[in-house]
Amino acid sequence: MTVQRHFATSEAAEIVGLASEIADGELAPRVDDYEARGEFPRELMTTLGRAGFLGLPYEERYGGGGQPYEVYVQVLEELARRWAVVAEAVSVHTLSCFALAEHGTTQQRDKWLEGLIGGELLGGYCLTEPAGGSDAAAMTTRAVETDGTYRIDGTKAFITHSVVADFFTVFARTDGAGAGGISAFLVPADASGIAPQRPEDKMGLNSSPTGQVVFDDLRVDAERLMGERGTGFKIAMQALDAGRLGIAACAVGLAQAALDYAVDYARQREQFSKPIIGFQGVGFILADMATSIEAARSLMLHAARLKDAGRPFSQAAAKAKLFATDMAMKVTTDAIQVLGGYGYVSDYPVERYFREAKVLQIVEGTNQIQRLVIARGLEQQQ
Ligand code: COS
Repeated sequence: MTVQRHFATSEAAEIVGLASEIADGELAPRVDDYEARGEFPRELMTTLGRAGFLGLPYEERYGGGGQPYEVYVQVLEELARRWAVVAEAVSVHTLSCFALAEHGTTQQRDKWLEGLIGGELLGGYCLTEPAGGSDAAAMTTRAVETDGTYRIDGTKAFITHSVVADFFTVFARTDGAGAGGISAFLVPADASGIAPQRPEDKMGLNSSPTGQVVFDDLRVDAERLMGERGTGFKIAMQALDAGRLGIAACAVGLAQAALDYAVDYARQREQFSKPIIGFQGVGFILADMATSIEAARSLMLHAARLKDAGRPFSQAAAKAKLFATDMAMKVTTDAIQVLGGYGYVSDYPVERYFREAKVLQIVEGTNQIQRLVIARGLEQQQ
């Protein structure tokens, strides 16, 4: 089904159109096979990178796309309609580039940024730990400096791209307890002292490897410190503000795929001698699905536009992530209901959408954390 979009420029329309074409031509034919085998489509990431989609919101002079978030999130949406793993991969990669792109010195950016956003490399974001997810400031991974070299030791958990990443943005404790003692580092994934563990067996996103990454006597030159020492937590939070828009986009795209499939099915499936879409009980479910997707898309675009305008957008991003991912859970559940028994079997894609929607309520801050961010904002409102 065609999504009605309004673009400010013809360039924006072309970029989202190209993403849609690649999604139809390259992603859709492969998704079932790769998901069944649990294999990450690394070559597709290179295709997307060469087409400019691995650095879309970053500066053109470093090989980025120079596009506003308003465009970037709609690209992610189009990818997620075909394959959530690929959209999430682009989103996580973009998140992983944030510390260097936004907080690196000119020297650091000149040295590494083009490699990161130019299309060949893939990133991972190492914040979460086995004992610390929501309470990110309680991390225990340590980075100890001696003579201009940091030695990093600790374990990160649930790291997307754990075994396929080319670089990691790693958050580690350089100083005392709490948020102020954390710093950010850009680390090549092939450095000795980094050991990704066997990826987790997950409920969904099966072609995306997620797992622990162990740092054991990892030596990192001080020039790989991103931003000032002790500002890592703020960098992580800023990155996540933007990253949450990416997750909202994945959710909107996934829900749109579920709606499209359910509508097609309900138009064709006949019971009592007519297509089931003609029964109000089914038609109203589809109407609510369509309405809630539009509402989530509007929230997402509003938050993206605030960011593009340089306005505060943490609260808006949290609202968009919260609403869009809860919406995707409901919409994909309802899509199964529309398909009835067929919705519950893996010959049809909607049970996969349902499994994929679930994790979006958890990643990049559980939806309880989004509510906490929103509630704190209300508490502090002038
Ligand atoms: N942007 C910039 N700075 C931010 C920020 C943001 N979005 N959010 C918080 N900060 C700053 C605060 O201003 C504060 O700075 P000062 O010490 O100078 O006042 C500092 O960071 C600590 O903030 P706060 O006290 O709010 O930290 P908390 O430990 O209470 O944690 C939450 C805040 C819960 C919001 C944070 O830990 C969080 O987002 N947790 C979820 C983590 C997550 O999303 N994990 C997913 C991993 S990636 S899949």
